[in-house]
Amino acid sequence: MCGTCGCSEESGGTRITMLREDDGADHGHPHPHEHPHPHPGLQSDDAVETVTIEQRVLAKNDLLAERNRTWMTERGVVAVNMMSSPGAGKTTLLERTINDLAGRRPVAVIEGDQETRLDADRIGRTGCAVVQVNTGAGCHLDAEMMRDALTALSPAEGSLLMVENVGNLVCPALFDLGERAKAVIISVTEGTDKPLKYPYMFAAADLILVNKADLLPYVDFDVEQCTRHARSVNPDVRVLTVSATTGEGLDHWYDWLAAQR
Ligand SMILES: Nc1nc2c(ncn2[C@@H]2O[C@H](COP(=O)(O)OP(=O)(O)O)[C@@H](O)[C@H]2O)c(=O)[nH]1
Ligand SMILES: [Mg+2]
Repeated sequence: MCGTCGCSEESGGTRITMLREDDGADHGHPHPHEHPHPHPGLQSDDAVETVTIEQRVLAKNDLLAERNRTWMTERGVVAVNMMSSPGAGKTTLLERTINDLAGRRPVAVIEGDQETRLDADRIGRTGCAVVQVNTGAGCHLDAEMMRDALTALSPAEGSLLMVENVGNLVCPALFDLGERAKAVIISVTEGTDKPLKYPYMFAAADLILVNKADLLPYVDFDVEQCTRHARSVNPDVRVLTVSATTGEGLDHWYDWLAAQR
């Protein structure tokens, strides 16, 4: 379906895995789906057809996302969609956040990756409720996967639900999951220019976390310039500089999370 990133109807389907101490079962269900992506510059009839299908797919996704939002609102569940390139530190930040918020607020996690349950296992070791969504060849979570993950996870009333999206600065920006807010993480090893190169992602962000601040003395990364780039596509966006490893700046992250109710 998608000529941009290679995800296709032959992707092999999505798998949702609930991690329990006594249950390693894979509650799989085949899930062929279409993937919309912009195709700038294409003018042919095929391109028009593709755009029409993409609009339908996004409209269907938005409908499901709205249902997810209603479902969560009724239960006082607040979801934060965490997006970044692979390796920016999403899981590390989640592990630390879960430990630091222990006792303050129930937390549950949905982990998205193409393959493996490695991240869910990491989160599971904190004692936090977690489900792993494997997207196969898919490059993002969508609202249908979110719905199935919510059903499997059944987060407690009043939970903070952290959703780790598939590591990718492109497609996840297009798909509303029904979340309350989107947090985009960029690490200082990725380069100052990323908000300019991936404007859709940074424009969609409610919060930008500049992670791995502990490495700033060793890399060529300009936080002020990166912030200016981010605000050129998202003028009012809040930017926090943090280190998931040392804990630097995380109090501001926790204040922001506490305000998401
Ligand atoms: N120095 C440093 N390394 C970090 C930090 N956060 C994550 N990492 C490392 O970055 C790598 C990728 O982290 P991970 O959490 O798996 O990234 P994810 O793919 O976004 O979930 C791991 O080796 C982490 O230890 C940080 O704040 N500082
Ligand atoms: Mg991860």
